[in-house]
Amino acid sequence: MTRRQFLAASVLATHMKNPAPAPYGILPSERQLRWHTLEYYGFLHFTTNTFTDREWGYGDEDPAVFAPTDFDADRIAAVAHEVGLRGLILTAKHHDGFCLWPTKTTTHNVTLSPFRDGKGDVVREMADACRRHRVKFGVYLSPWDRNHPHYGEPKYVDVYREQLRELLTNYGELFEIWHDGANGGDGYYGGVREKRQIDRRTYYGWEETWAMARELQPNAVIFSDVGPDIRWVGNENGIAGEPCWATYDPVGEDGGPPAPGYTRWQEAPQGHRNRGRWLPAECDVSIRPGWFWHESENDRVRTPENLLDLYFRSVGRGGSLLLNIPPDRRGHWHENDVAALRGFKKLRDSVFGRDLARTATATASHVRAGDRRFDPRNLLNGKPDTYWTTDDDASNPTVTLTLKKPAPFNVVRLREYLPLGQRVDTFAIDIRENDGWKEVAQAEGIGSCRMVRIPTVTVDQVRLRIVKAAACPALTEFGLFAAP
Ligand code: FUL
Repeated sequence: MTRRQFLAASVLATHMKNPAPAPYGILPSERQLRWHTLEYYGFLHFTTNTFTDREWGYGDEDPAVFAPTDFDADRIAAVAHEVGLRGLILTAKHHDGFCLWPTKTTTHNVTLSPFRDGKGDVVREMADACRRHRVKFGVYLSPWDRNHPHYGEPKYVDVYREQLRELLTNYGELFEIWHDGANGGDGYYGGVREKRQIDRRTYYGWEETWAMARELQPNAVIFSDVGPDIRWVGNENGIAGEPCWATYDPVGEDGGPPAPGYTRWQEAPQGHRNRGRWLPAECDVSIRPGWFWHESENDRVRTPENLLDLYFRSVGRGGSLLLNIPPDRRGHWHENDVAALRGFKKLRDSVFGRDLARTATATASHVRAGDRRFDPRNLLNGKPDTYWTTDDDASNPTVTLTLKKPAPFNVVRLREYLPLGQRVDTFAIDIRENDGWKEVAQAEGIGSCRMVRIPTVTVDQVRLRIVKAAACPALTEFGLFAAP
């Protein structure tokens, strides 16, 4: 036996002797695990509304109004990359029905606009630019279509699926497919101008549509009020529940089967502990009051400080932050929005660029089988696939971080090892003061990312105490930061 073979054999032997904990409860898919690492990405609301100064186009807009003077997808994607947005989701079609790509399904599309003399394709330019700048790309395709003459008939559902098929086939790999739940009723509908109601539970035949999406884009997550991969958080303020469980069991408004646009959405911010499916929350919000660009809102762009607060309340509760930054009439981001994005990036870097725990030592009350593989040092190494865990029967285990010298901090960041499920129900943070431990926070749920803000303290010891857990904890990170 060579030395290498000997080492491999002994590693295997301890792995067999000291097996990892069994997974607990409802588990994420590979696709969801990948999505959990993104955390922060952008929305691009852009269509005829940008030029008509509206939020919801009626569907009778002349395609000729879509006339960006300087559409520059590279400029948008470059800024996105620079400020740390991991992806961009474009409104390929909003409720007004105008398609930003040369679809074969309707003439109400970009080829009838002056953009690139009718030869343009906004989706293509955006998808390609994202690829060039290493930003992921996704699409929003509104089910409600206020332009289409057959909206409300079975025929339109085929049209919708065909539009999705075009988007999912011709633009490379997508990371997310976005279906909103809005269905307002009235519209142009090919000229009849009337109100059309559909049954949200049955009309769209979502199961069939999603089966097609899976086949065409197996790696993309599908978003809607009910998943199947990620859920709407239940508000458009960018704020997750406290706590926000990754698991959720959506029901319809009447308590029966749910559908996009037909849920008890009030339950979405928190989700349900130990119930339903792994369906983590995406928190969508606009950097301005509206989703589309309006000249009158140029001075109402969120500040970097406000964005950081939203980040704590979305990403810091295990959700993602989907921040909408609408291109203006030129076809790129307004200077004020870019300044806010850059300011937010700077602020994030100043907080998260320095993790005080990295140079600390970690000791635990319990380590599974005393095995180094499960050592609390795994909490400090920045590696998402190593974790600290305990024996199955450990009660109220703790991890203590000791800093080289007292330092000020006010943010604690924890992460669970998600392949083993969401295990911790309640935890507390204690600080060492005058030879005694003092509790400074208690919270529910950890999941993919949990940030707890506390009043600034300057100490050299801080402790995580598991108060209640459904199974022994398995954590990959315990970080300490100082926010302004
Ligand atoms: C909603 C739409 O009605 C809004 O216009 C916007 O697109 C938002 C993100 O989703 O359902």
